[in-house]
Amino acid sequence: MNFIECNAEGRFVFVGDTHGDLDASKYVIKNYPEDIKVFLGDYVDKGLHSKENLDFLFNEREKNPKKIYLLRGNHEIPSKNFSRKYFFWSELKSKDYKQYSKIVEDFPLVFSVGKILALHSSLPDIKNLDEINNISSGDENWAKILWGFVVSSDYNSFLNKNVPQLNRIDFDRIMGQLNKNILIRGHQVVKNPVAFDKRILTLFTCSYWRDDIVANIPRRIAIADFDKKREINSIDDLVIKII
Ligand SMILES: [Mn+2]
Repeated sequence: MNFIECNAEGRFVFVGDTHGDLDASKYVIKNYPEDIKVFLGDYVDKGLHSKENLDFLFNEREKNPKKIYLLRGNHEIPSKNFSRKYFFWSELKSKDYKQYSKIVEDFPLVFSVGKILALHSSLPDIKNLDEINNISSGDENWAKILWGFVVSSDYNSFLNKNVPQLNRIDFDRIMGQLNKNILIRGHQVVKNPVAFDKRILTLFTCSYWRDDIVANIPRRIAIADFDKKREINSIDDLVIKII
């Protein structure tokens, strides 16, 4: 199943890209045992503990499948072609490569609770949430979810022109069609995580970016507490924490 939807009750913790930052993942699992945790993909590469991070999260999810959701990111696309940015897969032995490929291919693409949509990168162009389960590997909407960039003057960010771009007009149109108010996503490193009039939140929960730019990026998570706020319609209704 590409699409997961939960009832809007209790607390939800959203975690951005962890990219081999095992400490970040451990922190979240340890400190939010009762809450539903949604990881937005990109568990490997960049950081020092890719395999350990993926193993840890996968094992925790096996123990607690109703409390932990692992979405798929663009780094969970197996490839044997070595590149400096995507070394995890190319360094795996072939037996492990097969095993890990099977694991990540089952990761869902989109999570929803209340008026929140959460995914790795950008919105698919769909009219109905049911369409998410028809998205298949390699198609246009798959690429948008895993690779798309949000184009916003709020984001002072490196912009990759070779990937799908999400502008404000399409964002409003698609979110309107889906009857959702806010999008929580990862993928981009931005100075200010909030964009589009407090309707998009970009989370990066990893201290690593690129080995030539070892930035001390603040690791952000976001908490939606439906017991305290029945309606979550804006980023202001979330609690953003730096861990
Ligand atoms: Mn990514």
